[in-house]
Amino acid sequence: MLDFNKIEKKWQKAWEQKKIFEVKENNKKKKFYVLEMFPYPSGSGLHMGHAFNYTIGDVYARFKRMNNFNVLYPMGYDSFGLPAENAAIEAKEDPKKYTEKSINNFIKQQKELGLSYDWSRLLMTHDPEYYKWNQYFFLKFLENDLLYKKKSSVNFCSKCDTVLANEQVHNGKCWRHKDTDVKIKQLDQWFIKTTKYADELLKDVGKLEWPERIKLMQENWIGKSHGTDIIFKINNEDWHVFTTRVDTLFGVTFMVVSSQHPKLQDIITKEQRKEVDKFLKRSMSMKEDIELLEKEGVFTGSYAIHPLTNEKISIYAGNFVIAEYGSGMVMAVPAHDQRDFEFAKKYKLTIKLVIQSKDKKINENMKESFVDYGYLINSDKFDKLSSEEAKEKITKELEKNKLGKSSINFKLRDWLVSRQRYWGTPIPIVYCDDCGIVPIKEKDLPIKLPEKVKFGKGNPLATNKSFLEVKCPKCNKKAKRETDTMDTFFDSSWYYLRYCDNKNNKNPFDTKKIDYWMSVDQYIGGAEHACMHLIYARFFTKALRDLKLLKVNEPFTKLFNQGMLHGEDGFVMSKSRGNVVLPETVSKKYGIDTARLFLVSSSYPDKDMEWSSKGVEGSLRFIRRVVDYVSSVKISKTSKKVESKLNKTIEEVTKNIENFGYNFAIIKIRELFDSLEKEINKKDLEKFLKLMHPFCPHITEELWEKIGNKNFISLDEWPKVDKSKINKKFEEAEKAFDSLISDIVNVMNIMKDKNKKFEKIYVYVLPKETENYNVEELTKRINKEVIVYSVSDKKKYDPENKSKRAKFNKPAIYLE
Ligand code: ANZ
Ligand code: ZN
Ligand code: ZN
Repeated sequence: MLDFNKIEKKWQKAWEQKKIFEVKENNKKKKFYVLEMFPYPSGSGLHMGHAFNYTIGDVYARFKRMNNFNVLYPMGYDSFGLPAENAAIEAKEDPKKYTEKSINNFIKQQKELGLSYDWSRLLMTHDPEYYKWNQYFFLKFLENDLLYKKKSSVNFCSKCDTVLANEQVHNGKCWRHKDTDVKIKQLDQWFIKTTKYADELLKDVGKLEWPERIKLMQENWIGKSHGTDIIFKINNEDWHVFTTRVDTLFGVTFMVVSSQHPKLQDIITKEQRKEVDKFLKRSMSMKEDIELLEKEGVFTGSYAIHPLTNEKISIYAGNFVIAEYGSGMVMAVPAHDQRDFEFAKKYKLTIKLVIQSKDKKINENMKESFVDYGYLINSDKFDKLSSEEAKEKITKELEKNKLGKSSINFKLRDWLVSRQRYWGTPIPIVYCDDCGIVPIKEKDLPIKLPEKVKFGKGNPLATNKSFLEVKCPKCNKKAKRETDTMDTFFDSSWYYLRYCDNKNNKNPFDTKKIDYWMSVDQYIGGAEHACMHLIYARFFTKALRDLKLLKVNEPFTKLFNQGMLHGEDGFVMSKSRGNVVLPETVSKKYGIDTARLFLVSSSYPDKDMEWSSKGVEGSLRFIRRVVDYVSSVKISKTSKKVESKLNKTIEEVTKNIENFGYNFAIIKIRELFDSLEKEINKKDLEKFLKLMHPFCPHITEELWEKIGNKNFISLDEWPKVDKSKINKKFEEAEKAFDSLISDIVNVMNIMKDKNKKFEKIYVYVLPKETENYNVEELTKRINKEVIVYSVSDKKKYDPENKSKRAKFNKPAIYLE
């Protein structure tokens, strides 16, 4: 009997002791950087769904390593963040202790999966040796005009007791507390100027070898719009408005300013104050779901002056205008914009048609807005122009009068990085009554998180005296520390760089090492990170490039999104659903190689798939058969037929693994295995084991050793294809064999349908083809007695003279 667990332990120990997966820069070898998105180390540990992700990466890393690449394949932990803080509070434990316990458990579990990480490069973001460099980058960004502080209305979850990013607000609720409404609060916040790179971030999307879907999401997220910036005078002050449809300028019948606009208060008149306040209290302006909201608003009492007609236009405060987009105010053209249309209908405001359709006549009793291009009407001297021409001409006219200019807008907003929480990187800033905002000196980093804090309401740093009270780095007088910590997306924006040089204590990393390893050649992770993490990481790489810390333009050349593993109940495997399968349980029963083989066998790994005990047992049988075969096969010569099949399989498996078609690779390996014979040459047997190695690393190491090898198969070379050995004739014969089987099955079914009994199956083949039809193999595949005759055999049993129907590669069949 096979003792899988003993074998696994033996090889895991051997790999670790010999440090075979540790790598160094080596200019003689081509590098390959494989990276999985590092996990947040949750207290509940890994389940099979996680094992699936890591197996996908490990197969790739092992494959590339055997193909002579110098493979960097590291692992670390995204260990700061709200979940750990909350879990620790709940468990009445210190977040650090709690997190480190979780990490140790993760490491143990990942090692048991046989993942070939270079563990010497391990990093954890809550380690001061790591977050020191977050603080360092924060200061660099501040020095280089990439960071600023601004009062801004923020999303606030009362349960999290912290500010949320826009992306963390779903349907007006907290992303974690799905039952909690997000409130708006005004706070002084730190922002990173991601918008400075908007153009480049957009342009370079085109160069990425990423799934099209993700690239599209990035483009939409960055959202570049060409339009016109128009000045409307309000109380003799300039107010800017961004529009993509300046051709509709004569159709403006009211203005809408965002209910969160910082200058809204300035234009609310005495008479309207009460009404507006009532509305503001009620309106929960949620930035993410503006499309779904019922459009609501209230008259502010003020008017704007139309730049071309000088008409007075009433200004409303509304819930569907985004404070941070454009200028936070829109010129409303209800006839040609659906949001404005709905608003106008609700409040019975004028709808003025200024664009007429070229195809069918539109009139002012329209049921919905007419949003297409057409030609202008009711637009003074611009009448009859097409929308395209009018955009140009009206913009020119505005430019002439210094009342507007063409302009470009991005949806991408600056990145709010302040968090009012404990478990994150302290922001390295001091507030001094005399000197104002003072950055900490670089030599004084890291600013460590105090340990043993009191959790209650709000941020424990804000009430921790020994942390809070400092001397001003400039004037040495009493001052106060910043108590906000950084968004944990800051941590995950550059961890792939730190892996390249994780022990450096003088710099975040050595530029030469980065130059060797970067970019990440293959990044693997969930599609849920299509926007935030991937945009921030791309921004960081570009910003650090401009600070001369590295040379690449993009962090991740290729990206692969894995599918989700579902439990046997059909739902995504998760602890909260209670359908998780634990690697330990599976490993005990079947061995971890069996689990790995199953995970990547059943479908293309970017598809969702279901865990199945039956499927796992199929993989187990296969591995057992391989083990039996290796221990009983006679090492001598390989037949030409098997040689041909082997080389063909090497070609196909190589191509498939390269493209993540692991499931196809495994089908090919199994087919090859089925065609192996009782004798084989040692080198060829080794090639077969190597093909299996990335999927089943432990068992193949064991068998590799059993057949007399002293080195690790993990470090051996991937088999090369010998094309001269691939013989078309064998392939055709194999195809013919398969189609004979399906022919026989068809005939058997017909017989069964007609209720005819039969005992034996007679097959008649052309004399030259007899060796293509192995009786044993046929009998095994059909599960009935099969007799094969050459058509030239004088003594054959052939009562109905079927044998004369036999053709080239198409034997005749008779059942009796
Ligand atoms: C007048 C107009 C007339 C508009 C028309 C559209 C159609 P993109 O950039 O493509 O998303 N807009 C401008 N600032 C806004 C804000 N802060 N919140 C919500 N909407 C805002 O669309 C730009 C268009 O979105 C602008 O063009 C403006 O409405 C609106 F027939 O101006 B338009
Ligand atoms: Zn919350
Ligand atoms: Zn000072």
